[in-house]
Amino acid sequence: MTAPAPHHCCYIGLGSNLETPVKQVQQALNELAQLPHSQLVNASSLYRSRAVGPGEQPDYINAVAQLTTQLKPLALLDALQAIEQAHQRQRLVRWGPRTLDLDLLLYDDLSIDNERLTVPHPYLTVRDFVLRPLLEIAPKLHLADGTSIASWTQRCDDTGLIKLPVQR
Ligand code: A4P
Ligand code: MG
Repeated sequence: MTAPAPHHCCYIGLGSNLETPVKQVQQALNELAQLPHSQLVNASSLYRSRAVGPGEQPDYINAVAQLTTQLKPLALLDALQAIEQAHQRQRLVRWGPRTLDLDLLLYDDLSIDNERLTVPHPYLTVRDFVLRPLLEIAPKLHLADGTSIASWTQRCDDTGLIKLPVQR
């Protein structure tokens, strides 16, 4: 008999700044909850942030979700990209405006660096729109190197982040 695949703890960053971003992010949270071999454990509030990237862009709506999954990292990335595609995501410009961006922030304590996937996400520790929602749902979280998410939150970039009231 083969042993069942282990459950892994992952954090996903969600971002949208086109086509009713609040709805895009809420819908994506529902879609994350439907991923095969996975459970949505927790989701942060929605936050509004100033865009980091080229030119004038609308503000972003950001959030972070916690999943447990039996999917391996690249299978999870495939599933996240399928959700992005379903939101008519068009890849035009790096860091350009988008209907939906899903970033794999953390996958257990794994460090991954290949041509499709870098984990932890390379900008995790410098972006308030990732760190603050992450801290909301995982206040005691530490990275594999022992540094706490709370400590990074003290010294990250300021994008004028605002936590939105609970949406109904
Ligand atoms: N990729 C590598 N590692 C990962 C990972 N950990 N998670 C690869 C997801 N994808 C990962 O991504 C390009 C390629 O990155 C993918 O094909 C995947 O194989 P993309 O989503 O097509 O391109 P991108 O998002 O434009 O580039 P990038 O470098 O992923 O940008 P980020 O870091 O996602 O930043 N400002 C605010 N206020 N809020 C935001 O959410 N987001 C971005 C995008 C820029 N400015 C923002 C926000
Ligand atoms: Mg991305």
